[in-house]
Amino acid sequence: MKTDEIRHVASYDFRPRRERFRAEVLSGLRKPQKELPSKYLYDEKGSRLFKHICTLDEYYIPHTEAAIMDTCVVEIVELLGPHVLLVEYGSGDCKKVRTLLAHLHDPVAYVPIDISREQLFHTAKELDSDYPGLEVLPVCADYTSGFELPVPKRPCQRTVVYFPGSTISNFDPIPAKHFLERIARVCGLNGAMLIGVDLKKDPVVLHRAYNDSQGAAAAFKLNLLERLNRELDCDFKLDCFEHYAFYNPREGRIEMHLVSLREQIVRVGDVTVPFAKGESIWIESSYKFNLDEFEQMAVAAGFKVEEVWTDKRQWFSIQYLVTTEGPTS
Ligand code: AVI
Repeated sequence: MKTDEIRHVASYDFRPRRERFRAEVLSGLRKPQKELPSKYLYDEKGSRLFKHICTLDEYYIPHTEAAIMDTCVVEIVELLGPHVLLVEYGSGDCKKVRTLLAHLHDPVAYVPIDISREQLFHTAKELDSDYPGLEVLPVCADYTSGFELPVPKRPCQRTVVYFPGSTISNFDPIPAKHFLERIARVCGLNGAMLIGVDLKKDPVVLHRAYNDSQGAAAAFKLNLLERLNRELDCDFKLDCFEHYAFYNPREGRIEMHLVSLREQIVRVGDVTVPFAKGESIWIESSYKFNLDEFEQMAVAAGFKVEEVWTDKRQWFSIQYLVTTEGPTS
């Protein structure tokens, strides 16, 4: 019965289609500073590579966040309360949510949202059998665009959006604020958000995290070119590009690029894109916040920061936000 339900909700599939993928890629490669949307890093292999990054000591985010969660989860679920509809944006392998699910008081349903379809439905099935009383309603979508939330069978006390891992770091400031505004509307009156937010720290630590000794971060980025070759009929030569990530203190962000090692022309379907030697494609940014900076953005988006938990080194924070004005449309 429950497996049928999972199969049924597979119809909540709002994945971006190939035409849109192609249009976004071409528009990025035509800009003076070439760029590619980082959401396309997460195909099946990309998701696997990112999972590997998350196991590295140098990449401090997952283990620091998990340690905070382990220490504070009892306090957190008290604040969230019983019978919540838990919605996770960018659920990945649904590993992080397990600590919450194990402690939440009778959640009415869990809605994992992810762009990576295979992983989403596979892990949703696992959760379904591991938490027999829980309604699991997976949604395959690019959560930066519009999509419908499924309606759970039981009524909920409140909607809580879970957004761990500091994925908010990968949005530029204005889109980040708009994204939080949209989440505030999804949460509605009496809604809440539990969000992981990475904090400013020694640039040497940041440099190591985004230039790991195994080359995992580089492989993760180069996989995007491999994906473009396969899915959009491109001819990127992977050994003609090199990963380059650095901290920009003025902007408070890590910038991740792929640099062309020589002058070259790359085919994107029936279009050609010239590269100068040393020219880069900006693949991703990862913003680091002060607590005050993040609070300002959250407040502007319609949230109040009610509680913040950090590790001893103050490298990372988990923040409990509540909506202040409910849905605005
Ligand atoms: C998903 N996100 C929070 C990661 C980050 O740290 O910005 C993405 C990442 N890219 C390379 N390493 C990690």
